[in-house]
Amino acid sequence: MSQLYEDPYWPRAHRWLAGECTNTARGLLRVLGLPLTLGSITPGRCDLAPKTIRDALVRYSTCDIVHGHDLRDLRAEDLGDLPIGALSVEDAQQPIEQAVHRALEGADAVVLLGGDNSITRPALRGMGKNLQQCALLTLDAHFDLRTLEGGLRNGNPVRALLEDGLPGENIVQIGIQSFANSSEYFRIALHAGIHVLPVEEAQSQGMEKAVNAALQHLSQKAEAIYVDLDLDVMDRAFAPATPGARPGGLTPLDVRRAAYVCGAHPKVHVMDLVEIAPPRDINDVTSLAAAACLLSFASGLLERLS
Ligand SMILES: [Mn+2]
Repeated sequence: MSQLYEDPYWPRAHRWLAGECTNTARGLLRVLGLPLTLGSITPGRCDLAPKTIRDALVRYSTCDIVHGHDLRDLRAEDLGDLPIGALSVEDAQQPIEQAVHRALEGADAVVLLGGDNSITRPALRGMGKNLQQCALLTLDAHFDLRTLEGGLRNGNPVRALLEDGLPGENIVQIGIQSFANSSEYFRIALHAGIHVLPVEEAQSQGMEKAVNAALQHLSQKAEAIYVDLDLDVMDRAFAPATPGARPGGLTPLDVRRAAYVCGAHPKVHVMDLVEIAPPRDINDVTSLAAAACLLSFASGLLERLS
């Protein structure tokens, strides 16, 4: 990146993630990179995404105008990346689970920078609770309920969690798209008791309302909620770096609002940002959207702590 214009009155968000905060800063948000890429059905370089998301923070400030928060009032700690880029999904299960568990110790919440969507199963297990006491909210165009016959992939983390014992009634999936999923997997979702909100309904309700209702429902069933934000829930025009995005998805503003609501909810322990393959991106639009979700989640966390 070319020389940045430095303005002491315009603090950049990457400095906040590096630890710069006010004297009265409260709480703790930890960020951990999980550059897993070998689970992808469409091969890509999702291992590069933690870096591009962090780099995108340079182009944001810490000021949330809508909610009146400055992120420098929240302490942040960047744990760097777990060295799992060359591991198979199977070999990465235990390291991810343990790393997420450690990251949560003493933190109010953790944001994970994927990596492909196969990080979601071990990361949710890393919350360290009995799965009966866990809930999952996915913001994703896909069910991620594909068969486990070929092993763990980015297309089957939700199926794997169901098999592990996560109750279907503890799962809400927002942003599911027609013609991007099969009838067979739709039946599995319904049979398991998963609440499915297609993108059309999410948009007509409004994302704040839809996500609030989902978290309200899940918080009655579980102690700890995991949010899986697959950026392919956005319209392909906004998420060219995600192999799975299709025209007709959510906007960057929709997902940013969703991330804020999730950050504000007391039972949300972890949010992941997955499926970005940076070499496919155009003008950094997907990484910038993901970075804004991290910042909005952090702003929501400030609301939670106030
Ligand atoms: Mn997905």
